Amino acid sequence: MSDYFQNIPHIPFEGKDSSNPLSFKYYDAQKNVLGKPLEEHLRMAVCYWHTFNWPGSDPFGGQTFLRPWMESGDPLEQAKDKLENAFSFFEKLGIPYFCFHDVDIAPEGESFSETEKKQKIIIDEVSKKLETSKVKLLWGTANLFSHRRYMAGAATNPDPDIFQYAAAQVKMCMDNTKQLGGQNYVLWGGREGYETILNTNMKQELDQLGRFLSMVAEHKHKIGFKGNLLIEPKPHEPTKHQYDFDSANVFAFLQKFNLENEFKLNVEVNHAILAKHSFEHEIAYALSNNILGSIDINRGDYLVGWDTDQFPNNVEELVLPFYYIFKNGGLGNGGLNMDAKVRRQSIDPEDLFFAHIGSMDTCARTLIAVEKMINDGSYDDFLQKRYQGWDNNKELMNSDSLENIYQRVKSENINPQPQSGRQEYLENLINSYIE
Ligand code: XUL
Ligand code: CO
Repeated sequence: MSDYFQNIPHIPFEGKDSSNPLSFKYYDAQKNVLGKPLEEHLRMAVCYWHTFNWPGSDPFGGQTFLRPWMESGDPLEQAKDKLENAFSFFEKLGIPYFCFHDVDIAPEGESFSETEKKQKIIIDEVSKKLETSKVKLLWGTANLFSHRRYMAGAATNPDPDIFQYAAAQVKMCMDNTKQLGGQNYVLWGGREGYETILNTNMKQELDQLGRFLSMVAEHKHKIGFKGNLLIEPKPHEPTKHQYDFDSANVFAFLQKFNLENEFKLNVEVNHAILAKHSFEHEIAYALSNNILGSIDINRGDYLVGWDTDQFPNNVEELVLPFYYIFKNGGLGNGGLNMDAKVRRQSIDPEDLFFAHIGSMDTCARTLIAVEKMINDGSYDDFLQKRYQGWDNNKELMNSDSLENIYQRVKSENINPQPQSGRQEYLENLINSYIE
């Protein structure tokens, strides 16, 4: 077995004045914030795919990362080597959770049954690792988009055999996620969408997707999986028109198929931006409809229009979304999965640590600012006052009619005066909480 991270020590918390790049400046796991240890609020996870599988390729060039488990060799042995190194990484970082796709952890076989055998071997290895480690599984998911069989989608494929293959794969991955004590099961739409309407029967495809998700919910209950089922919206990439465009679109889709109580959302920061929303918009929408499940925390690049999956490093941008989340009781079963990858020139083992340390520090620093914001209460007061008129006008939301209102506006001579929205005051207020 290789020991890829042998030169990296366990990452300590040293505080913001430390100059040690392999230390946390803000992420003090046991620090009490808003009544409990910081790590229990943030529930941060390393994602297997970007951190251990991503080879550093781009459309113009291939692999730049030379990880030992990526060299040629027996694929199952390589998967075991990767697993050993992944757990060494988790432990040195002190991360409480990880997430994976089925194909990230074990190689695919020539047939479904062969793939299942390989999955079983590695899942049993992961099970053993989890017994002796503090790390837990935040969620599992099936990759229904990389293999060429899925080029025209999985659940929305014109070929029913591909729908069946995908259904079998999800069943297997849900069972494995349950075996590993996973706290959620995620479905990101992958290639559920289309390139051109020329070759697409949209109604047929949407009905297939609804049917597929209904069977996923049914299977969850059948096996007694206690975690949440989560759908991850994304507006485009890989397809031009992804069916799970954004939180509002997914919620409407779920309601059409009577599934709104079966699924919640896994909201990803840069997917929100690609949908031309802010992250806080997606969070506020999900919370308003009681469907926030978990977060894929990352960032994009404002100068390019694709999913760059960078590690978060901007506290200002996270304060408001974190405020909504933690003011509303926190992440529950969900967590902050770092769905992010290092840049292709960041080829050393240290780079993986720098990336995760920076991101965990950014989230910790944001939560500390949010604690100040909640305890201070000025922002809350502002919002409460802005809407307090509704407390004295309850009938408007219940029993009134246009006719009544019309008569009242005339008889009471209602003549409202505009009030400042105070945007700049609020922007300054939010900034004042960041240390
Ligand atoms: C793709 C994406 C995925 C999902 C899991 O943009 O975010 O990594 O999180 O399939
Ligand atoms: Co994601």
